[in-house]
Amino acid sequence: MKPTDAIATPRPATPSGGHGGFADPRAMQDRLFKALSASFAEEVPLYGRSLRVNLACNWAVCGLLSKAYAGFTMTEADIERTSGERHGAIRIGTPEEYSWIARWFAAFGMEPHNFYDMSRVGAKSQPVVATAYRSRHRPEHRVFTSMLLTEYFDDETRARIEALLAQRRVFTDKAKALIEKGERQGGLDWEDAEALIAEGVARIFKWTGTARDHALYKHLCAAGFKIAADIACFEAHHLNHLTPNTFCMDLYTASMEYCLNEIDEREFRDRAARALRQHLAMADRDSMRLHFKHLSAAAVAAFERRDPGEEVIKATIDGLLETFRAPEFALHELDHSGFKDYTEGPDAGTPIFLRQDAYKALSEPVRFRNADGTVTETVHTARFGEIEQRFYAATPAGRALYNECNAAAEAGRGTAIPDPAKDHAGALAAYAKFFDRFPKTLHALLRAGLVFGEFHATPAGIAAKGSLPTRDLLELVELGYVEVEGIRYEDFLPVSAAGIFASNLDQYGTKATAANRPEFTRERLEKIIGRPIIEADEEYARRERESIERVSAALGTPVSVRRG
Ligand code: OOG
Ligand code: NI
Repeated sequence: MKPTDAIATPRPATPSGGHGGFADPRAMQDRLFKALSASFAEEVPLYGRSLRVNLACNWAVCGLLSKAYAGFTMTEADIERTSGERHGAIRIGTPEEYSWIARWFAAFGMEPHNFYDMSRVGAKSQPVVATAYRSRHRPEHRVFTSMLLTEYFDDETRARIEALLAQRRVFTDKAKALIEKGERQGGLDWEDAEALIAEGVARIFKWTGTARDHALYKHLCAAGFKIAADIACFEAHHLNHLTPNTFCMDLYTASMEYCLNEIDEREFRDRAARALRQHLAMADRDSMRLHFKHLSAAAVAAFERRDPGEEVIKATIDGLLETFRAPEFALHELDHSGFKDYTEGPDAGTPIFLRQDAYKALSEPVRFRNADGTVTETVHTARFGEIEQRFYAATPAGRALYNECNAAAEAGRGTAIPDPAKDHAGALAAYAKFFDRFPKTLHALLRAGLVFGEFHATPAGIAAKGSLPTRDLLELVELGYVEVEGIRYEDFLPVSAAGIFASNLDQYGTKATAANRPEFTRERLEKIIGRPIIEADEEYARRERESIERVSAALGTPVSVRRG
């Protein structure tokens, strides 16, 4: 096992061909996120180290899976690619800034997906609305982009926030000119693309450690609006976090807590063993395809399944502990605020949507310049270190069931669910019970209409055209006439996002102080963005529907999933 150099400075982009001699927006994205990650790692050493922890965990998981599936291997390039997947989060102050941000992302081929009204998620509400920018296809890079709702506040506070925001210029003339040029030409050459990326990394998303109006900052924090302080008082849309993808959430969280000295070796061994056993139990062929997109269905089908046994699990954990002995894994020596108390999202046995966790926000030095010319040196806590693992995209029925289960589970914290700091295994088991109503395999989830899949007719199916024994798609899958792949969820969850906001702000929810708070609609945000927001669930549904139409055409008869 050799961790690759994830925090090395990015290489210059190879000017890969794009449309009409312009830089390919996809390659621009890769370049941008690599550069953002490198600069974030420089600013926040804990982030760079957490990438190493994740890489070590991902290698360990792949090593174990290669024992469970004879023939399965991951090359360094494969790991590098999957580890390059990231989402960021930024928070914008004004509609004008928001509209520039939308145009900036458009230059990278990133489109707005879903409308998240974070001011209406119950007790964890925050005064922001958001959308997430990503590509429709191959959406490895996403940015959850919120906008502050100043109308959430009483008149006086609102006027102070808006006056302060009106003074800042996050987008330089150069950045605006590049965006406009790209829009005019329908793309940018590599020189301009590099310049636009540099504007993002060195300015628009940069953490400067400088802020303005400490009095307003204190007022907002004291009133419980730390998020508004984080947005209004700073000079740029500093990246709040950059979230890589992990193959095994529970292994990663145990590893981070171990490297932060929050749990001892015995507890780490316990938790890691449980995480790996669970991972093996979940790792059927559908899940292999979900996590390892570069594998074809035929390749996965050809692997021979074996039970690696407890010895291999133990050896995997020994190997990780050995790796963690290197000085770079002494995370406890760095500034940190500990790890979040529990993972957001479904339990590890319910493969839908996404699971997220994080180390908590760091206290970072900030220098405030006040209107009267004075300077205040203080600290601000906002930037933190999230991690995520993605699963199947749920249908509206799946989402409704998830929301029900999740609300019950949230309510059970502290009562039916023990404190994970005292009884980790008990807490995970009790949490999982709340998601019992979900089947646990792709096949059963599809049968129940809870997740989306994409179907393809196989050569055997096409050969059997005219003499098919059934029209039920899942039976046809069993017979080898059709192949199915679960669609991966590429978006965010409002309740998890609220939990993430809450934990990194150390503030669980806020209430509006405005006398009359108008509702901030999706249409208003679309006006600011200047285009419709894509409804991701409709896209997943369309992919499923079109795949079924293609299978029906190929097999010469209408097929569908029988609900049962
Ligand atoms: C965004 C929180 C949402 C997620 O992963 O759900 C988010 C923020 O903290 O600004 O990033
Ligand atoms: Ni996030």
